[in-house]
Amino acid sequence: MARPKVIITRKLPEAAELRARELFDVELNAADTQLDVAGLARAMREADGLIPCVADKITAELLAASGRRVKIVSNYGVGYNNIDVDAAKANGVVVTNTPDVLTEDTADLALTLMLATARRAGEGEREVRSGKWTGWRPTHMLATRVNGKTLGLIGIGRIGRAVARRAHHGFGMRVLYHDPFPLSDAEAASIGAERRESIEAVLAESDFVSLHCPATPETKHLMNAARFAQMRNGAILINTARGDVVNEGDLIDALRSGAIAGAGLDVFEKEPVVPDALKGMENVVLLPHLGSATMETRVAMGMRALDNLEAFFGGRAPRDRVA
Ligand code: 8YV
Repeated sequence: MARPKVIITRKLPEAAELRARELFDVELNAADTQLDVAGLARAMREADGLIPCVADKITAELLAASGRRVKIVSNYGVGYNNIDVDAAKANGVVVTNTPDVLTEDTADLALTLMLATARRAGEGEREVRSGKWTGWRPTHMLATRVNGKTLGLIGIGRIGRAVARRAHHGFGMRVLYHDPFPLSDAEAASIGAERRESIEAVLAESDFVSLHCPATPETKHLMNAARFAQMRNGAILINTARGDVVNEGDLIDALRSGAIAGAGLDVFEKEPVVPDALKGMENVVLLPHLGSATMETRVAMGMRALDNLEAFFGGRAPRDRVA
């Protein structure tokens, strides 16, 4: 029997591409260029399985197209807001994601942003590189302490819990969270996390607020002008989740007015576009969506996406099915 045809939209680390070649009749993207809508439409017509990435919008139009051959979309990423899951279900297309394997590295990056923003690391780096550093002095670039402060988590899934563990056990932080699905008492105690009934209650008490919810219609612009007004004046926002969760215009206003003190951002509303207003602010640390960007995790994400395809084409249930 012919091997299933699989198209992978972007270049993956070598180990994952090698395994993809072993398993499938695979089309790789050696040039590593972003596919446009026509390119995605062709992929949907010519492949049995697709591995897309965060920037590939798998729309209702693509999923409902009459010539579609793709039967499974194996997303390279845990977040799958790039895929119209309802349309996939309606059209009988299976969707999977890559949970677990990126939890620890994404949590590390959230802590990186928290520390970098609070301790003015971006600003300090820019000063050194520009040759403007004039030497040590007691009042130079004084920052905000992280240790012992209160961290509020919006969302306490796998990544939120990994952040809580680091913050509580590593930095002696008090950790608050809000999530529609509360932790068990034992789990909450093990990572030192206290639940609050509302997002507002978390915002009111937190020195740092870190977002760990998925991007859904319900969480779109969850952080808006009203919510920034509820944060403490000296507070810092961290976003390693999705740009859509934050109203970027309102964030810029909140930073400008001093409603909040800073932000550490790995994700943006219109990636790769980052508003010039944010680029011009010293109290903001900006990263190019690097949450899962370690070699270890990016290989593991590839293997997990391939595992899901292998199970599906082998007639078994893919372990990470989300639709
Ligand atoms: C990926 C991510 O870089 O997994 C996610 O949800 O945001 C990142 O880890 C991205 O999704 C790659 O497609």
